[in-house]
Amino acid sequence: QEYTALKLKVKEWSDSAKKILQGKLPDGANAYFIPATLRPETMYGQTCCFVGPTIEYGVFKVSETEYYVCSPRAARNMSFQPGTFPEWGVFPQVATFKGKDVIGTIINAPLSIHTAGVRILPMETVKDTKGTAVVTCVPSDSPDDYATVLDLAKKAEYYGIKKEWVDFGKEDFGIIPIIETPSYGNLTAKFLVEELKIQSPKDTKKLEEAKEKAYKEGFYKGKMIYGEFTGKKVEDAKTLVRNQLIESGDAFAYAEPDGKVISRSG
Ligand code: ZZB
Repeated sequence: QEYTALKLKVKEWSDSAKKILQGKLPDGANAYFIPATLRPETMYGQTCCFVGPTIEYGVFKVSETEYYVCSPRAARNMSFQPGTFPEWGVFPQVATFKGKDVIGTIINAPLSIHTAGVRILPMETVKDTKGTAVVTCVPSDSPDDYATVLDLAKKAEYYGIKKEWVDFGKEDFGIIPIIETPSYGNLTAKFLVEELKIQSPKDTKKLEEAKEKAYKEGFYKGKMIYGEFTGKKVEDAKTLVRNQLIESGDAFAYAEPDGKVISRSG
């Protein structure tokens, strides 16, 4: 899997993260949450970023001024790829926390319409074994994200978050149409969640089906209706947006062996 690893710069840590990080990051250093995505062309529609509340994350030193937040497994993989850590196979971990410790942290999401920043929020279905265990949320085009966002808003108190962190106090949840498709309109995730009657993020079987459908339709038949590449086919826009993000220093390539290959070889 060739992911695009995005750099979401921390603007303000949550209170518990501040306590954990005290004295661990030099003054003036920047920290970045690093979600891995297969759909860089959807980054305009980011409304938050997810971590698994019980998953363990590390803060890893990339240079004197740059620190990355992701799973230790992902940091290790990165250290064996060019372009992140300076020394091959070395990924210095300066702090450790659980996803729940960073809920509410404000980060800057490159290309997102939400230029004032978005929040780190919990997603119970984040897998520790895939990508970086940080997942950027695009509720217009990812059914998992749409279902999670609805659930978070409905049960904000239970999740220990503020409803405005999820919906920006807006009826449309701050979701914008980015991609037009022939069969599902311009909010593919909402369409499929409603059509398949998905009730919660725990409807994993239906969500798997929705994801597959969304991916096929959005990626192969979709057309961009937002951003610099408006009018282009999604297939083409993917590379254009990815290259733009990499050139601006907001992203880097992150490869991972295919899950199927791992299971075949034991
Ligand atoms: C933004 C985005 C926008 C995504 C979209 C998808 C879609 P796959 O095919 O299963 O590899 N993801 C990444 N890492 C994790 C993780 N550790 N746990 C749970 N979800 C994760 O799926 C890759 C996608 O799953 C990634 O691309 C990421 O969400 C999420 F419009 O990033 B994506 C129809 C999908 N649409």
